[in-house]
Amino acid sequence: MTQSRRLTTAQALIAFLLQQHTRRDGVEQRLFAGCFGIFGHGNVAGIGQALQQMPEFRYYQVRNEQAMVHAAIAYAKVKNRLQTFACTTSIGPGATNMLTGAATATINRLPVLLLPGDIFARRNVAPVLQQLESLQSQDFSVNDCFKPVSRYWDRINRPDQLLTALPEAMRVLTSPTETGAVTLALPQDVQTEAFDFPGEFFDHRVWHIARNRPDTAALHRAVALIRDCRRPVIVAGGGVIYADATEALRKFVDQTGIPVGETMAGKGSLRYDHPLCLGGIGATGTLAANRIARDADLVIGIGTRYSDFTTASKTAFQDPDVEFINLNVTEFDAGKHHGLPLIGDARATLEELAVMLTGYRVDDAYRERAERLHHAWETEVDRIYALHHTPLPSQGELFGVLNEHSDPGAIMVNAAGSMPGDLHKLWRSRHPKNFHMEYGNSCMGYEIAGGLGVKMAAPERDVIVIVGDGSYLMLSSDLVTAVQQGIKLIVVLLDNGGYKSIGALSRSLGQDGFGTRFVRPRDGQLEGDSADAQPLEIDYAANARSLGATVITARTTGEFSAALATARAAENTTVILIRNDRLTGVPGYDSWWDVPVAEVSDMPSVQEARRAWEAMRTRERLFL
Ligand SMILES: Cc1ncc(C[n+]2csc(CCOP(=O)(O)OP(=O)(O)O)c2C)c(N)n1
Ligand SMILES: [Mg+2]
Repeated sequence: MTQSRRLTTAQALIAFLLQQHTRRDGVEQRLFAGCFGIFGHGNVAGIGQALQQMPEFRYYQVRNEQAMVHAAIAYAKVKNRLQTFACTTSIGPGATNMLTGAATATINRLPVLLLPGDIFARRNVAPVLQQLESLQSQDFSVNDCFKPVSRYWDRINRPDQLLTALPEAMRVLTSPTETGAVTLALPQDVQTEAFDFPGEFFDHRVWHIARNRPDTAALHRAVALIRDCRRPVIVAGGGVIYADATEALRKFVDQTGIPVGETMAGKGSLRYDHPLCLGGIGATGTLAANRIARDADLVIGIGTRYSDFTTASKTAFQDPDVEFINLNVTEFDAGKHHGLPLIGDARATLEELAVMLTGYRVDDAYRERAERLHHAWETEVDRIYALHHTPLPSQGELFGVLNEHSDPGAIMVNAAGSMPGDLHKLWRSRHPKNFHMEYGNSCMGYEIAGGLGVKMAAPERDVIVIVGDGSYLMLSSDLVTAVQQGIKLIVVLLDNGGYKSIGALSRSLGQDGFGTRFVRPRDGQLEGDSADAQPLEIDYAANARSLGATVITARTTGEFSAALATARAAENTTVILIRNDRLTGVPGYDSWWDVPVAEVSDMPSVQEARRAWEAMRTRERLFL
């Protein structure tokens, strides 16, 4: 027995977190890289005091609580979920500002430890500043809102509850199947209360990340299915990358000849120039991937949760007898589409399948078709990269410049707007971390905060944040943090005068882009696509400069390319601002996304869109 330690709840919590480690493939690392936070009365005397006393657990000041959660999960994503951050807030709005981040974490299956302050456990001084009062129960606080967006939630009402809560919280954070946001609500008084914690609670702990293998009978059934099918396709999701299975996937593809489409989180699973890499699949997918998917009789999903973008709202796979094999660490995902579940680690299972499939190859004709589609797609990307749109450049050609003139080892970060769809199609991923897209929650405002986390996780790489004007206006304040910490980002700010993506969506629904442009109202109404609308003059350059960033304004693709070179050489976080055409988009390629259209409308364009929608609806499959 080691000696007990008399510590406050907050001190014990931090001392415990310091000792947590993960280990996979013989490599051990600290689970927590530190703590992001903003102090208020709900945490300054508790967690704040503990962090001050224990500088080994590094504290990073940020500007916005949502942003810090996004930075934390971006870090975790780059680290393949083996490391993350803790996030501390005050009570009330500081805490609820993390809700969106919590949802982003849990939707994307990325670990983060949230430590919102909470109202007094002893209650006698209630209602305290920022306390939500309830007639129903004195046990309610705003932190109860975290329950549905957390994979584990607890409230620490007395110090010794840490002894049972923390190990469970760590188990969930480090579990590939259960991970997501973990919330420990910390009443502000309890944080400061002391207890004699058993010494061994603070021993070095290692959480071994298993590479589980699927049921043997299921593997045999999967092999039989693969040997029997004629047109298989692999859907590679984020799980391929988190499991560090990209090399195993490449070998599997080389051996079997099965082509690969990639989800948003899975893009980069296979290098873009592999002849069987079909690129993005689904609603924002390539013609190559979507043609092969349409005709596939067997879909092998690896580490994918089959979001509606991946399945093109269940229209992507049209073979009437299509079947699914779902290789996933999570039983929940493995069971989707009535698939054959291979519940296990992507890398271990792919290696095992490769051995069991010795001698198997797809027909030459099928492989050649996939390769032809791959090459045709590369030609299409070249076309869009060289569009030379005037007077303003198109977004697609700017992405061409970025792709071709950024460091091949760079990480590109994006999340929302018209960019994810274009990038999913156009970005040529040269390594598994090249394409960092938050598209589970597609949360505007993730970009700069996420870039911060990415750069902290991979300081040796260039980090290129691509952010729309809409997202920039929503949440860019952590540019200050990048400047403060010397965490250098290259931020590409695309000014297209508003919400281009939703404008295009609105137009496709017959609604003329209503409410999607940054224009002044006329007669109390915001105009849509009318040519003489009065644009807002927003000085983004001055805004970014005022936060400490270096700013370069570019007008043409040539200037843009030069600006990128300058930004790459710069030491300070650099924002490249460029206006681009708001109407020129990258087309869809045999794909669809179900956004229901108004059933009743006075507008003929809406009625027309409704008819088209009803026709497409009939293509949605149930996979029973
Ligand atoms: C937090 C949040 N609010 C709303 C949305 C819905 N939404 C998706 S894209 C978009 C517009 C984004 O505008 P911008 O960043 O300028 O990108 P653009 O569409 O112009 O490419 C909106 C409002 C969202 N994804 N996230
Ligand atoms: Mg925009």
